[in-house]
Amino acid sequence: MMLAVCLSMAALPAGAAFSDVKERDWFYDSVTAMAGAGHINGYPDGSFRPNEKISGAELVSIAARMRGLAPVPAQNAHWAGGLMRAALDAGWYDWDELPPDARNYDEPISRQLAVKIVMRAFAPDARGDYAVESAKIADFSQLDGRYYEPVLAAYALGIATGDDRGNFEPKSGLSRAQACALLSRAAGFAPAGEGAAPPETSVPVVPVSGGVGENGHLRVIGTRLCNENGDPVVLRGMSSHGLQWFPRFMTGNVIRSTAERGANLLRLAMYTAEGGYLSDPSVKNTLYDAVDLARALDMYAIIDWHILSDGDPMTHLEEAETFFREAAERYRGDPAVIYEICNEPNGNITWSGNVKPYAEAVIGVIRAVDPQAVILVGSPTWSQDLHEAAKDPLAFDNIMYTCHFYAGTHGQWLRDRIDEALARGLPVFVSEWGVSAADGGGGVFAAETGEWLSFMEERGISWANWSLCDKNETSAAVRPGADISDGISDGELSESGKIVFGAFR
Ligand code: DCB
Repeated sequence: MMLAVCLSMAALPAGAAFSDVKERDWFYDSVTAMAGAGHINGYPDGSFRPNEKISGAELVSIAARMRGLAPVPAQNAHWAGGLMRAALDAGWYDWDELPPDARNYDEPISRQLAVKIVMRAFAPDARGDYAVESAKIADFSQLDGRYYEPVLAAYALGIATGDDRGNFEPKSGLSRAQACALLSRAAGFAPAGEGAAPPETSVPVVPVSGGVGENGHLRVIGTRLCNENGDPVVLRGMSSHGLQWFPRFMTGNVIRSTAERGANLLRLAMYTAEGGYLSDPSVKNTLYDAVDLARALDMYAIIDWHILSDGDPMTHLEEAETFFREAAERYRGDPAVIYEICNEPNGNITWSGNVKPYAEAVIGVIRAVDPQAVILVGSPTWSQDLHEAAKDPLAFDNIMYTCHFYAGTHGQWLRDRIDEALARGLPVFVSEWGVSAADGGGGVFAAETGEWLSFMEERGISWANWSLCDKNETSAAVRPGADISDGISDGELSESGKIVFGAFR
């Protein structure tokens, strides 16, 4: 509240003095210039508090207003939510650097991130010579790799300078006085004659997507998932772990915990083997109850036939047909339900010889009951062989092809494969991914996750994260042993859960 009041106060008339900003202070010129232009304000008691640390929200909103960036709707009640989202969309920062949560927005921003944001906002094309500029920074080794480029460029232009010992102190906070100096120096480099830095036009804008009430029946148009009106939608949410092992996470309170943070999707992983449906068909009741809860919370729900150790989907074709006929009859015409007919085919099988004939049979069964349903189809090698499907695609509409990745195992080559598939007209849905390695452990691979999340966001690809459980493994979103009876609090989120729950919107 206090911050909002301070930022919205009337601009200081040029020439007026703050009680704690004196002419002899090194920051006198930049503070009075910034305040005089109305970019930053003092406090009601007449002070400026030059040494107070500036928050991420304050720095971004000041830079955004200086550049004329228009706020965009954000499903976020923070006072700076709209400008934060606009800055994110403009590529000034990445989702994982300032996750959309008031606590992150209000934290003091690090100097390295502040410099990156300021450089992206005012001088996005500037570059610094590595050898020349890094030699100016005594504590260069303290810098995180992703900030080398903007910091070197900022030194090259004289926008950033070190302290009297030559240190940049990348991870310390930025004071309000330092922020004024940084911003007023950078302002001189802004492209002339234009207000806002234009948003990147090569990146399709991802509309904020809501739930079933807002979007209704889904359909696939080209490579995009669209709502009832034909507008693109993006679904994001959690996948359950094996329903035979973690039914206690399928409560209204737990599912609501994901919806409250912006999830509009829940995936229900019904293992077929490993003690799942084939040996204990009653697990389908856990699935149906969870679908009904998600539905009641206005979320889309994926019914996932979770083949894994039984890697050839053909092995249990008949059981799959029986199950999907029953599920389709139960949810006939319900816009919330999406069918995923084979989680991860694997082993000595091919797309054209095993998965495609299986898909043709099961899609036929579902469509005979519910002609409109969107259906997700996997591919060999744990749903990574999109290139095989692209050579011999299914002749049905409203089909999407799943691609599954684990950030610690799968990198650029799989993203390239997705791009090739999209270019060939294949709609792609990431119905399972993890911040861990492919076995659910290792990591957290935070930087790799960031790359994947940006990639999916730029393409409007929908996703579900593995997994909503508290198993003692990296990919679990909840800390082992957390009391989830009343839902999932922030403190009960694992490292993975914090990243993922912060990325739903
Ligand atoms: C997928 C499966 C999913 C599996 C995760 C993580 O498998 F769809 O069921 O989940 O990715 O491996 C793990 C759980 C563990 C559990 C194990 C067996 O996290 O708690 O013990 O299932 O039920 C993948 C995905 C990719 C690859 C390999 C597997 N890959 N895999 O690329 O090599 O072997 O399970």
